[in-house]
Amino acid sequence: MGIEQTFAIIKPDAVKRGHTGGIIAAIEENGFTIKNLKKVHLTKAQAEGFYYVHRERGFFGELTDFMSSGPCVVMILEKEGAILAWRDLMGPTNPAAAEAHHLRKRFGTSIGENATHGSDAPETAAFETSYFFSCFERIA
Ligand code: FUP
Repeated sequence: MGIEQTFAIIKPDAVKRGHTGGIIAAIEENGFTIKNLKKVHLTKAQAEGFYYVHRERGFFGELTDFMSSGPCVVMILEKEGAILAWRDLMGPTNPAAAEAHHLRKRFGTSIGENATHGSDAPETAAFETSYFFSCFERIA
């Protein structure tokens, strides 16, 4: 596996509770390079577009309300095998099922408010990165 980029979000719950710095520290301690980063406050429509694949799910309304409830931090992370490595660092979707070292255990509070997001495959990483960053911002 070679050097890869993935797309990550520090979600509104974690930003609101002052965990941006803690999460960024963990990212750097785990050998990721932050290729780019910015703070954005999504509208409801922008959150719906980002989570379009989940539009039929029962939690879609709650999820997109939450993701548009306050600012979040969006990032492009780079590392060998970054997509899996970032998901391994976040842990499972539900913080209750995560282990002590997982970011979602350390900083998340529920399955909905789970502190971080990470792309699950190269195709999703490409779509999600381009949702927030232009081609010039991707090579910064
Ligand atoms: P993940 O890939 O771990 O982020 O999880 P999913 O893509 O399955 O879900 C995306 C987001 O939807 C989760 F981060 C939180 C939310 N969600 C719920 O609120 N309830 C659920 O039962 C499943 C997901």
